[in-house]
Amino acid sequence: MVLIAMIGKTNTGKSTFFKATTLANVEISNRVFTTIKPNHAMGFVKAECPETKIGSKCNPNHGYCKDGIRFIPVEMLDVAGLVPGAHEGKGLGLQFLDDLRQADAFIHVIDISGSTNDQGESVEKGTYDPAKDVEFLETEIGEWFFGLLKKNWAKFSKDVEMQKKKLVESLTIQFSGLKITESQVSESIRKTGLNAETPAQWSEKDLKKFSFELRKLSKKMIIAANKIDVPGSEKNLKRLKDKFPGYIIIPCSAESELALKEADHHGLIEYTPGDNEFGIKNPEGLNKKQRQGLDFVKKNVLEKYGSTGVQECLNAAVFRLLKYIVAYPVANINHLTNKKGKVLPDALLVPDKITLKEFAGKVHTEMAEKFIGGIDFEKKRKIGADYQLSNGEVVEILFGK
Ligand SMILES: Nc1nc2c(ncn2[C@@H]2O[C@H](COP(=O)(O)OP(=O)(O)O)[C@@H](O)[C@H]2O)c(=O)[nH]1
Ligand SMILES: [Mg+2]
Repeated sequence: MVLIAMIGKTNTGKSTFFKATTLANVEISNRVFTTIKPNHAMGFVKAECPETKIGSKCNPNHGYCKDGIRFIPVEMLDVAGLVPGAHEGKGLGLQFLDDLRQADAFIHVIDISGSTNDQGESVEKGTYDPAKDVEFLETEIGEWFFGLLKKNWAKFSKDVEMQKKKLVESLTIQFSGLKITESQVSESIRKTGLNAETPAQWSEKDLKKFSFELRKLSKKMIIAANKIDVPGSEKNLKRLKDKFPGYIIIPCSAESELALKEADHHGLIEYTPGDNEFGIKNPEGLNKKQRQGLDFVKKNVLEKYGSTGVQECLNAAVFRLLKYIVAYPVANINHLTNKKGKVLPDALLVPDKITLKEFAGKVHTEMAEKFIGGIDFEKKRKIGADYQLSNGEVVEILFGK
């Protein structure tokens, strides 16, 4: 499963964001280091379900489907706050960073209202510049990668040179715990202009440049500009977007999303995550404070920004940052069912440009081994091993007995 980690300093709203996306029971408070143990739970990305193209209702094995909108599971990780100097072990930094090794992507949650200082303490809103957080975090996680690579570099690089091993291959294996790919390693070498034949000659500065580059490519990051509901945050958002044009920056209000999800959960409102509106189901069940809270969210978040931004962050991380697509394997292309007649049971998140044969391997190793071909849904024509799947596509995979 795709693993998305929420990172950032303390008090920016990571646990609130995490709870809103997973509705898991984590402690939420205004204290430093509230989240001590790393928390894993299931969140969901949102996609149009192909059930809308046929007459029957889908029956997901994982996740759920609401009115033709499919919610596909991803794994979420909530890490305790990182402080400047985390890579040197400050604030239990190294332990927290360790939890991030297996992540596919990061959502960097920042407090866009500027009311949390660099130590994660509450301050008067607008007095702290959230742009500093983007810089500090880039440095921290870059230094973290550098520290990991530096540790055995002398021995490792000599080994590669003496045994005439391929650097790209060896590095990918040596640091497989960081979930890096050969193409990310070779791209980092290319970008830094270093010589892959002589890694033992790389200076410390070279290795650092390389580590930072590799981090950028292997742990991509979007920015969740959280607490956008706080009046005055808008100008901070604009400034941040101007300053970091290369980033995907999404305004969001984790607290609003959590409030809407909980109200929906209690049957007070009808709300689909990511929507720009909600309907009141039980007006009598709402007290004055709840009503005011919902009104606030409607006026200051939904109507202003089009959503609470939380669902958008997850979707952006998976579909825009990682460039994944969702594809649906079935055993019967006419009814979109599996062998047991279950409609569209599986929705798989896979890299874009995936070929039919590679996709078969994701469904089942045996399917790839005995692969024959496939049938597409739109045209009901035969497709071959090299056929590239597109987003939202349903395919039947044909394989031998
Ligand atoms: N106004 C506002 N406050 C928020 C939002 N999200 C979280 N908070 C508050 O920020 C504080 C820290 O939240 P928490 O999720 O524990 O932060 P963490 O330390 O990053 O995990 C709490 O008081 C939350 O209620 C938001 O979207 N808007
Ligand atoms: Mg927390």
